[in-house]
Amino acid sequence: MNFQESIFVAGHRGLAGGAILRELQRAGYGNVLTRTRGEVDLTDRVAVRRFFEAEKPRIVVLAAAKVGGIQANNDFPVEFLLENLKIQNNVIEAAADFGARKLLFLGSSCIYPKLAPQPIPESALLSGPLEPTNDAYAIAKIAGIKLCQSYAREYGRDFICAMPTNLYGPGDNFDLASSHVLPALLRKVHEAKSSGAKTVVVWGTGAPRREFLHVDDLAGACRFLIEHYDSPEMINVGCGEDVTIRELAELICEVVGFTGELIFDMSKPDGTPRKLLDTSRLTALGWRPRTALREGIAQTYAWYRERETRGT
Ligand code: GFB
Repeated sequence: MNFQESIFVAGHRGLAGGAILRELQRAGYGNVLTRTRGEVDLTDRVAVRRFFEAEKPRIVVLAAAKVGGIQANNDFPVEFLLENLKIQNNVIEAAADFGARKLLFLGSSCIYPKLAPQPIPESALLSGPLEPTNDAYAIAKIAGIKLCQSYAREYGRDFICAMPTNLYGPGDNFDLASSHVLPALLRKVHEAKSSGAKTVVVWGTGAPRREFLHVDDLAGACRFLIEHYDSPEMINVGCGEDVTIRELAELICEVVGFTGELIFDMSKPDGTPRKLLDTSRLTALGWRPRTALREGIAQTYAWYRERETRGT
């Protein structure tokens, strides 16, 4: 690996992109490029092409996306579809046109059918209907995968795609209307403990199963793939274990030290019943995650409290 090659991390202020930036810097990459939205709006094709023409990054990590939890996805399908299509079309096309030698596109486990076999192999893509609460986002991500694979097939480009499972960790979004379940429950349980409340509301039945990967593990996997993977076959990134939402909520209560009651609000959607990725393609290459769920939640909680103290 040439550590002086330029790498553009698109989306470095997000959960995944921020962790990938830290990972690359820790590993000694000396020429990592980033741009804020104010500097280069990735939904703006002209701005993106101007940036690529000037900088000609050799490697591109496409971690920029409009993301959100089940409610945000359900309420704003137009924004999730349009914004993601624009970002990925602009960045992938510019990477191809201005000489990037490699591109890593980050998808999502929600690209797979609602009732896919568990654990979900990469081959389950497009084998059945999607989960309706996030089908717009999933369609955008599937289009991104197909664009990368098409560049590989038609033009021989080394554009690879990784499919992460549900992510969490420092830098996550804790806004209750738009966040994913883990940061939402961490915040709700913390606030209940702080205010002396006796109950915490959990959306849905508590029965759906989800797999949670610490974002630093995702970042490690991304670096591993940039350095060792060049197949157009997409590759799942997960930790290999899932829990029910009830179990997750109970674990969060333990970590936070909240002894009150969980109330399940059945008026909220459950979404996909189960989403556990088959990661055998990645583990066969020798990569393993490091962070156990309890430890990762405790570390994320410490980060959240520190941020709260700082008032940022
Ligand atoms: O993490 P989450 O919002 O998204 O919700 P998905 C996972 C499960 O947790 C659902 C339940 O069954 C929710 O009903 N849940 C319980 C909660 N309490 C809460 C809460 O307070 N907040 C939230 N947000 N959920 C997303 C997709 O699906 O996963 C995205 O919408 C993306 O497109 C992402 O793929 C990884 O796992 O259901």
